[in-house]
Amino acid sequence: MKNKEIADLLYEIADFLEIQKVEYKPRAYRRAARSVESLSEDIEDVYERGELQDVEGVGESIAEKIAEYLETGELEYYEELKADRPVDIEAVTRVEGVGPQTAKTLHEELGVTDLEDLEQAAREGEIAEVEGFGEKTQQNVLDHIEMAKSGEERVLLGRAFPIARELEDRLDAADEFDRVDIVGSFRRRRPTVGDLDVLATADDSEGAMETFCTHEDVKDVLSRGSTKSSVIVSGDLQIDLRLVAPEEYGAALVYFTGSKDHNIALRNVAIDRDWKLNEYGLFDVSEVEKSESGKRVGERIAGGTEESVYDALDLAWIPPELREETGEIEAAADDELPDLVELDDVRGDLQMHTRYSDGSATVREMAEAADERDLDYVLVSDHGPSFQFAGGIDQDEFEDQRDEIERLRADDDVEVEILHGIEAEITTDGLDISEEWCDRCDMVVGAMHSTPSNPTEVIQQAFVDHPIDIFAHPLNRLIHEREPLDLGLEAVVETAAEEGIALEINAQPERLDLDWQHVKEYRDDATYVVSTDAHTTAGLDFMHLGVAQARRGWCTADDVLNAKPVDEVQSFFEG
Ligand code: DGT
Ligand code: CA
Ligand code: CA
Ligand code: ZN
Repeated sequence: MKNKEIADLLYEIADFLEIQKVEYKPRAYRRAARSVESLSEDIEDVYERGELQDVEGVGESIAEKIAEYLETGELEYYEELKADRPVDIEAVTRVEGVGPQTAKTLHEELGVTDLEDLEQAAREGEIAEVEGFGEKTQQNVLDHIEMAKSGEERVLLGRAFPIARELEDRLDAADEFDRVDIVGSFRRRRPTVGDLDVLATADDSEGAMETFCTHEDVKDVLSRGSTKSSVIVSGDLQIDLRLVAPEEYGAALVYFTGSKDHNIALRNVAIDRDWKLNEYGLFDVSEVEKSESGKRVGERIAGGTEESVYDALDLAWIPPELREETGEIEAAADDELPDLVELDDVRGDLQMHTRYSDGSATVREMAEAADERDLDYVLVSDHGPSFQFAGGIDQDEFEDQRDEIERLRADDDVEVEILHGIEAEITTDGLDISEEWCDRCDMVVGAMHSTPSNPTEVIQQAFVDHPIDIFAHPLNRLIHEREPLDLGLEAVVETAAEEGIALEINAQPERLDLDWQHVKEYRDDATYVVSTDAHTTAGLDFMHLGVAQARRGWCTADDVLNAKPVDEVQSFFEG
């Protein structure tokens, strides 16, 4: 599966073109990149059917480039851009405040080609000396370089997902493999993963390892043994495979799902009973001599299934998303684990963009895609007027969009209920749309994409002064790229509750904002919505990522407003 590899390539091309101050094209490349990376289908399959141009945002010219890359493993156009400016543009621009133009200047003045160069230049005081920059730019680089570097080591959950799904399907289908599970942080649905840990059983371990290590997507084999191998696949993701015996599979599942802290706490529950828990099983070691060592000593109590391990410890089975040692073991002992929200509980999606602003699909295409996904309702919410660079809409365009929505509402082929709203910008002057315009909206999504010096007050004031219904991506973070807002979240949650405003759990892979820890902390006071903020029809499929973060925050279906029917959602906002 080369989706991520190709998306990364298209993003880089966009940055290079932006450096050259080419107009329009960078946006076209980013649009295509976004579309490719949110595809759940393998781009190679799309290519083989000759349907590349059916991918949203992929026109003839980009389709040709994708085809060339898939056929030859190289893209001449990209190689030329890169030869012209040999900078690791993706990494360097990941530093908050460093855009393509800054990267260009740093390259020309100081020869900066990657993060290492950038850090060194900042530490040696060279950046402050460059004309147009100064101490502030330099300090900014030093402040944010660590975050950018973390992007080298970890992959966004949403980007790892298609790769993981394909891998799991492929191994499942292979004769050599019996059971296959992806465990580790992926199974716990952490927002980022260091690698993919695969657990499997196989009669023919040699054959299984051969299949695993020689697949065409494998770029590098780091180690290969009879029970454990590690490879790097397309998209630069490390995959570890472990083969285990069927009777030890459950214990291995627990162990390799983690988290490490959860494992340690669980092991302590076992130790309290004079038992021993490890990746091979749960053993009674009360009769075992102290001198006797080994992994499988004592009498085996459990280990074939996960349930058997938890059950023997008098614990309810704990959903992987909760295994972070934040009270789940105590809750499992008291039989008080929450009945977590599921993807199927979600009935509507309350943030998405169309071609009216920076989305790639029409309103009709989004509605039809929502129908295909069995959603009952959607809120169309393009960016407001202050978001010029993302094609923010004015009120005339909003009214044109309303006409289009009215036609779709009258169309019997479209089943989903289409609500018409906007993603309005919260600024130090309030909202970027008038009260009269707000009145025209079924719901108003408010978001802040800037960083004022007093964000807490600005947001609270906007909540009080304007009819905002949903506060989108509250901390405005971008994982590996932009720090979360320095926000007095408790105060914001309180004002939101007073004003009847729901807080969004944004499902975009790089956002996942609110973060699951905050979701858990404010679950009693806040009302949450989980929204995809889709910019393509395939973007609607990110819903499961947001639901996973809600689950990590211990949410039940009752904690998620868009798990309710549309009339209840509307009466919440009217109330
Ligand atoms: P990652 O890969 O950084 O996103 O996070 P994980 O949680 O997938 O960690 P990883 O891949 O190093 O190991 C997979 C699981 O194996 C981990 O969640 C728990 C278990 N594990 C690894 N090392 C240890 C350890 O030293 N002690 C215990 N108790 N468990 C460990
Ligand atoms: Ca892992
Ligand atoms: Ca690992
Ligand atoms: Zn937004």
